[in-house]
Amino acid sequence: MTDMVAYETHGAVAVLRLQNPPVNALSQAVRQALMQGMDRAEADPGVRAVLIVGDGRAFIAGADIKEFGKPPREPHLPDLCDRIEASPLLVVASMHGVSLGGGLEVALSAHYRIAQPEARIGLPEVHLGLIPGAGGTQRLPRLTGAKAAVEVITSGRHVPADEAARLGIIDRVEAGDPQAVGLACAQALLASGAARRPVSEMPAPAPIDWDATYAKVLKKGRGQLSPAQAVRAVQASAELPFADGLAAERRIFQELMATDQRQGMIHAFFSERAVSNLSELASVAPRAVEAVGVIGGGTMGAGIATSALLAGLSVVLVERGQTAAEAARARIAGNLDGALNRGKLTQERHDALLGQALEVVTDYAALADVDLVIEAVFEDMAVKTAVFAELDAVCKPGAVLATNTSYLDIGEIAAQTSRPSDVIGLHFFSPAHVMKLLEVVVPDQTVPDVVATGFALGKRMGKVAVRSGVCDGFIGNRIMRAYRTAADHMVLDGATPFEIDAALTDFGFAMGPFAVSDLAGLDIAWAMRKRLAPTRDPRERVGRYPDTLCEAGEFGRKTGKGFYLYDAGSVEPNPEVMELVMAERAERGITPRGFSPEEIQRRYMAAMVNEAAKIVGEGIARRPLDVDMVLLFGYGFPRYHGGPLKWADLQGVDTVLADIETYAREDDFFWQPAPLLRQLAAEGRCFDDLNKAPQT
Ligand code: 3H9
Repeated sequence: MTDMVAYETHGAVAVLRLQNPPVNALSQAVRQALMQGMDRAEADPGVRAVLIVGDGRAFIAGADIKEFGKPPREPHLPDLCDRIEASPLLVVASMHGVSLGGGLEVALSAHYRIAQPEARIGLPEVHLGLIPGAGGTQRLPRLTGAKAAVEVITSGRHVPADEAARLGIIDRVEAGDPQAVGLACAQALLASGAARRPVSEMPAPAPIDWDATYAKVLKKGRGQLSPAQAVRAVQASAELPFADGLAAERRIFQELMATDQRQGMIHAFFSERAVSNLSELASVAPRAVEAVGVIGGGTMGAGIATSALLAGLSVVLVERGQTAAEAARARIAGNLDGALNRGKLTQERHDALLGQALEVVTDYAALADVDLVIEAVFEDMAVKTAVFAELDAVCKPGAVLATNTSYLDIGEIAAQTSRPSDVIGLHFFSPAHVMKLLEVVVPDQTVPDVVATGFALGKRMGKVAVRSGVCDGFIGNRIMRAYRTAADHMVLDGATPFEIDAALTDFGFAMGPFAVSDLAGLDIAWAMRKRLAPTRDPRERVGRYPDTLCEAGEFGRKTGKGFYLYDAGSVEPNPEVMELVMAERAERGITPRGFSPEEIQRRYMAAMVNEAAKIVGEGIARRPLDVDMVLLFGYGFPRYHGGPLKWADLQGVDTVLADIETYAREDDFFWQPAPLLRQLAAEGRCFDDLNKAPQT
């Protein structure tokens, strides 16, 4: 027995207490220690029951994810669960914190389950590209019925204890020390002569319409395999004897373990946690932030203010005049109403946030005491520098001055102040109170504790904060420009925007790039094209047909017409688009050719990977995983591909490079391979090797 599981007896009850911080993951050592604990309890003459309980903040958060992809080592988790359930002793699990995945599967193998009121349980394996693999798909439906089991497993959601009790997953909810509560429960069961109660011996669930459920889940997953496969595993619980159902679950689990999707999802899991962990900030304390200023109360400013309020910060929002100030307050109120309606906020808190925590003013002087200011005004250097001059004059020494610009040179903005080392970019994504991504954009002169403050604020707001250097568009928008250009080129050369959108939603994106443009407003990209036009290299190919749409006042969804026609909920391709495209092709002397969905996907991804590799090579992003998280959390990149650079690794960097070299034969101006991509291919390395390298 190792110290992973402590063993002690209390009368006739043996307590097996897991102690594998931080979340009692079921590593090989823990599995082995639990096996030994069961052996010891059964050999202990006075023992008639076993209590399984977790030390620290959770019962068990599941299998040890770090072991996935490595050769499995005995004892295997399914065998441990079967061993626990088959014990002649009465087994009780007392759950607190989270019981997830294999953790819940261990509890389902116990004969009785008791939980703390704040406990949460779940089978989140689908979020790792897997299904529960230690009996969860067979035991859960025997407790809840098939419909509820399918919902819990395919959503992977955390189920609160009271709901879990209603569903029949746990027997009792009781507050107290988990060990003391569990012991009392085990002793009471023994005293009442309660029998062992293996879930595997309970009747199989009644069938549901499996094919319809499978189809629905598959559609919802947009190409993600694991939730749909989970339906088939639950189906096995209804149709096969328990042992055969377990075998079916095992087979599906192992098939999924071998997929790229599993690798992509696990990359996303660890990267999401690693991305804000910067070694250079490890010993840097952030500045204290309790009061935040926001300049500008448009959609973005109001979203930022809402996010700050929801994070428990007080907010002073500055607008230019009384009418604009009232509109800003109304926008924030609307956002908070939404949070209230979604149950994220109580009425009392909603009223307190709007009443006491928010101040909307028209005078910069009100910013004298704020700890950090975020400017979200019109995207124009002259306007921004004027705002920063005002901030410099009124803000207290040590206040962090942040800009939400999406492409302007923050170094230049900072240089207008007397304190450039306190200036930083905090680039939110719209709607800012909903979108998880925050780019923390760091000009050269910014001091480390200001950077640390940006990350601390992101954490407090529940954002995924990613460090970016300064360049036009930073990480996300710069990459977006590249893949959008690839899409535009395909349209000029023969694809339709609608074929491109369809191919990319098939790839797993929530929306294709043209539908996204319509949603964002075609005028945004139009303004960008106009801004870049004077410095554009004449070799760059830029289609003119979107300008024609804009000149006709067709800006996408907001005008009801763009690449698509929007009418009373229906969305149809706008036929005028192809007329404009064909006219432009004829004018340019282009003979259009067909693009298969696969070619569309490969070109789009090649453009994305190539620009991402340039961004990592230039040091704008510190690590490939930083880019992956920007695309995942800000641009709708399908999580199950892990991010563009994880996708490139899974394809092989040499394969992606070969694609780019092929495309470069047609257009060697746009398709210039990133030096880093060439280097990795030549050295036989992949992007993930750079994630593992120590940061400099
Ligand atoms: C499974 O069980 C398969 C079985 O069905 C069948 C097998 C045959 N393993 O998120 P946090 C680490 S699949 C290893 O920052 P929080 C995490 O990386 C598993 N490590 O804290 C982090 O490390 P670091 C099904 C794990 O409070 C630290 O713990 N289970 C695991 O915000 C703290 O985590 C899941 O999918 C793990 N299982 O959230 C649960 N879990 O400090 C996945 C966590 O070095 N985990 N770590 O960065 C979670 O959802 C959250 O971590 C949890 C805590 C809610 C537990």
